[in-house]
Amino acid sequence: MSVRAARRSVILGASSLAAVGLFTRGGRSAEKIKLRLSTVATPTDQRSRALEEVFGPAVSGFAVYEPHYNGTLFKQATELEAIARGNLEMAITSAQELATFFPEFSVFTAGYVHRDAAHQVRVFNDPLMQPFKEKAEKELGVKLLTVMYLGRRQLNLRIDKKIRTPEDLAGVKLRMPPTDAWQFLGRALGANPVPMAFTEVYTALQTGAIDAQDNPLPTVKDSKFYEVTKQIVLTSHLVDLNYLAFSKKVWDRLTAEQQAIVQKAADDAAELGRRRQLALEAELVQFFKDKGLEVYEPDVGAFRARVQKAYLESAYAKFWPPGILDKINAL
Ligand code: KDO
Repeated sequence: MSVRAARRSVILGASSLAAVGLFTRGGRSAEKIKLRLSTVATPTDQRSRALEEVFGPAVSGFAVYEPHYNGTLFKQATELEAIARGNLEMAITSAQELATFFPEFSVFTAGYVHRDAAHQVRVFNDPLMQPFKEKAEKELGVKLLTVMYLGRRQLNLRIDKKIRTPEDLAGVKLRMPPTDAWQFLGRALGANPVPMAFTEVYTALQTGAIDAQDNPLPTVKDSKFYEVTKQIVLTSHLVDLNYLAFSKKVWDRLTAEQQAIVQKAADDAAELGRRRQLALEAELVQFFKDKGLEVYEPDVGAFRARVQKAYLESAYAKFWPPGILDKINAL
C-alpha cells in the first residue's frame, strides 16, 4: 500500500473512531445497544434478508442487530407482549396481532382493502395512521417504525378439489395464523379456519392435519409449501403487510441522530424487501406450474363480495374510526 493510501486509511480509521465517539456520552465507549429481533419468518425471507443487509450495517455504529428466526426466541403472536415487558427490542408484527390489543387495527386486516404495495405505504404514512401509532406507543410501548410488504395472500391446498367460489371452501380445513382476526378472515373466505403457528404449517400439510394454508407466493416458495401441496388458487384475498415493531423504551434512549439513522434504516430495508418480494410475485406462478401445481384464478368477484360483506357486518367494523375506509380508498 502506498504511503498516501496508508495515511488515508489511518485518517479514515481515526474519523470513523471519532464518529463512533459521537454516539457515546462524553466520548467514553458506551456499550452498544443490543437490538434483538424476533420473527417466525425464515432467514431467507425477503424481509429478513433486507433487514440483515441494510438495517444491521446502518445502525452498527451504536447498536448490534441480532435477528432470531423461525420463532426460536418468541412464539408467533407473543412478540408484542415481549416488547411491552422489556424482554425484546424488535419484531415483525402484524395488524392482526395489534388488533388483539386494539380492535381498531382490524381495519388494516380486512380482506380486499389494501390495493397493492404502494397503497400500503401511502396508508402507513398518511395522517390517518397517527392515532393508531400513538396508541401502540402509549399503551404497549411499541413504536411502528415502517410498513413491510408481505404480498398478496393466495389459497394453497394439498387437496385437489376445484375452488371457484367461497362455497367450494365449505368444510375445507384452512390453517390461519393463531389470532382472532386471522380466524375471522378464514371464515369470511368460506372455509373452516384452523389456528396454527407458521412454523407448524409444513408438517401439517405433509401429514394432512390441514387441507390448506394461505400465504403470498414468495412464502409458498421460501417455506417450500409447494412440496406438500397440489394447487394455488389466486384469490389475492389480502394484500398483506407487516410492521417493523421497535421498543419505545429503547427508542427514547437514542439520541436524535441515532433515531434518524434507525428510522431511515428501517424504511430502506422495507423498501428493498418490498422490491424483491414484488419481483418474486411476478415470476412465481410459472415456477409453481413447472413444479406440477395447478395455479388458477377463481371467481375473485365472488370472494371479494363475500369477504367485504363479512367485514362490514362484523363486530370489528364497529371499532373502525368513522370514515376511515373512505380515507383509505381515497389514497
Ligand atoms: C402466517 O403465519 O401465515 C404469516 O404470514 C402471518 C404474517 O403476519 C407473518 O407473521 C408471517 O406469517 C411471518 O412473518 C412468516 O412469513
